[in-house]
Amino acid sequence: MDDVKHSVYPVVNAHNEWDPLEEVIVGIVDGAMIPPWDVILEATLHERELWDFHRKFGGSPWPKEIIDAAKKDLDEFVHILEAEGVTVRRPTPYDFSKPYATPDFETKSGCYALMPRDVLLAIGDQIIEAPMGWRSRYHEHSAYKDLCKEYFKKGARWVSAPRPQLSDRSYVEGFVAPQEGEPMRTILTEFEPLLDAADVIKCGRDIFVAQSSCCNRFGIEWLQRHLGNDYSVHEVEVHDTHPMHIDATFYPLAPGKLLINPERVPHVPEMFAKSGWDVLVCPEPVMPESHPMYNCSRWISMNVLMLDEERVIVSKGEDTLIRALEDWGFKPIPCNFYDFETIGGGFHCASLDVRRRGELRSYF
Ligand code: DAV
Repeated sequence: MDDVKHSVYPVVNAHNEWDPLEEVIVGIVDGAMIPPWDVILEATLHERELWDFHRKFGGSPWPKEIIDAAKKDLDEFVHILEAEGVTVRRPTPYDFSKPYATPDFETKSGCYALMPRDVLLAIGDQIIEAPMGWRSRYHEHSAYKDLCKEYFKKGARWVSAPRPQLSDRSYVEGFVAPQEGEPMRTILTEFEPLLDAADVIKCGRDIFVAQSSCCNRFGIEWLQRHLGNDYSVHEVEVHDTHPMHIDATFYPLAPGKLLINPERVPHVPEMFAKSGWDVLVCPEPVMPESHPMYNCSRWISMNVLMLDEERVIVSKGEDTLIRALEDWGFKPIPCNFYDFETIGGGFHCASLDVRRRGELRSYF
């Protein structure tokens, strides 16, 4: 379980998406709730039927058969990670079923500890608790406190971004998501810094972030100033009518290899071409349209996890992507994950790489 003493690196050491992976947090299905309805869901869920689903069932536990199927996928993911020599850590089960309120808002329940990627940003030797924009995720950090305390005691820096208030002032009143082809807009105002950790993707000294329904400019600016002069935070232009997170959109997989979602990235920042990076265009997902997806799109196929510059965990069934990854010089490791994707995320979402073997450097 605990092989920190065998590593020559700090207990938290996370500079990019591809240095050899030593330790990772993987989410758990225990106590997972269907996200309760809130105005922010209109900005993230593409289909109206899903709004009705969350209006009706949000704040209740996921049905047992859905959870059992998701857990089976997650167990396979953990098994593969361990078989590949990675130490896997898990959050502490937490009661997300309780309603809660602050002076600024109330919510029928919390969500889950399924997606550590959204909640914590591991960067360099620090763990940052993200200032998340969903009211129902306000206490999600609690499931990770035991791990954070342990990493702190072993030398990591641990900080919480300014806790948001999430009153009505944080959301555009009467927000209507843009139609395809309309200019981008998101539901967040600039009232306070907001950012999910999964809106950020690391590439050494250069960090890429996109505005979304849970990330505003204020959040991006907070991150840049907090990280200081060792890092440059670049905002990526994304076209998505219901944007949430960067990791099914824009993903530097290895030095010189940037994977992009062809529907969402109109321009790759010039710095990539100037430094000779290849832009790898993610092929159309092959997941059947009929497969139930309650919280994310089929482009979750892009949400792979790198074990090093070559080994990549990818959803079994995504054969077109698997072949493309092979052609691009990677070694794909397929893992069943469609049933986990049903409840809202891929391998990158479900994990948080805490320690990789490598140093901070520039790739540009
Ligand atoms: O479009 O599927 C995925 C978000 C992953 N963190 C999408 C968004």
